[in-house]
Amino acid sequence: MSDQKPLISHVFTADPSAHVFEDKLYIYPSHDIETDTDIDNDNGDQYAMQDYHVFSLDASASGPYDGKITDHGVVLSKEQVPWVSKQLWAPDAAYKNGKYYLYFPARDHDGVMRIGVAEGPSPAGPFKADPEPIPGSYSIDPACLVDDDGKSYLYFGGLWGGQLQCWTSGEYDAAAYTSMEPKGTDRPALGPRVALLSDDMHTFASPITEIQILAPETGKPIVADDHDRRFFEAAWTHKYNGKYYFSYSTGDTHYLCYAIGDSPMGPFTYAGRILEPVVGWTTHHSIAEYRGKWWLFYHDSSISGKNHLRCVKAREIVYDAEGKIQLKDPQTD
Ligand code: FUB
Repeated sequence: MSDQKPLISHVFTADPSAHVFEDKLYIYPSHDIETDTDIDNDNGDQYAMQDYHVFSLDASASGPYDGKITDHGVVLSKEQVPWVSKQLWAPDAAYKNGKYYLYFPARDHDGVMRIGVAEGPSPAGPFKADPEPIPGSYSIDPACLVDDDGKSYLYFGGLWGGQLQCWTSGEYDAAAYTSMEPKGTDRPALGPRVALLSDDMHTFASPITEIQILAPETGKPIVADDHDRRFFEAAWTHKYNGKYYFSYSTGDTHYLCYAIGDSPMGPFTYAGRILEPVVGWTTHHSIAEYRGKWWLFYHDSSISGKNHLRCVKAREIVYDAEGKIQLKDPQTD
């Protein structure tokens, strides 16, 4: 079967966070750029992004492949954020109290991955970043859920180059970097993190909590050696039918998986795979409802053949009677 066609191909894009704002579909991706082609390492040095673009779909479109996608240009760049040294990785956006927020990870001037927030009046930006990262933030791949009751949660974390393994004590431990992650069948994998956001969306309003992803057969956290199911990066939470769906990438095994829970803070019980490995090392996604249908937004490296030059795509998903996610066939015409 042919694969899905790219949604965006005039620039390289990845890590698409999709939201419907003001009745339009917006995509907030990473903006991949060329780097030294010799670099392709576990630290992720080849992902050297320097700015963010925002994209929107024509309001008249019935689905992501049905209308024109507009590139709103650069909405935030590295030079505009004093605490950033390099690597503007996977962002997300949120709306609350009449304002839009862009959450983004990057390396600070000490080489530590932190998470920043930028604010703007429109979903298409531009965004103005706070001069410092969110106090207490660390690691990568922020994803924001604004719940129906108005409470907002920031999910984050990523292993290896994402440095989650350096934060097990709550303080940054540079020496822990080389371990990459725990190992063993008798110890839990590292969990993603979540914190409640303050009402102004700029700071954490709760301690950072480690999320538990439980194996259905044991009711206990997925173990470290279970690389087919353990969390690696690319946290995303959406709500369907009153349940919280936490989805993520398994990194070195290249799956997109999900787990279901009754609370935005977890625990979540592993429920299956959404997407099999794509062309390229990374896999990172979002899930959003648009015009009555649900869509998986993801990326692969099919245009370039290079891990760090990716293109955003979408596939429709449906839910079965038990609430399990099923991926529909790709749209190739
Ligand atoms: O795009 C850079 C990094 O690659 C992201 O932060 C990860 O999720 C992976 O997609």
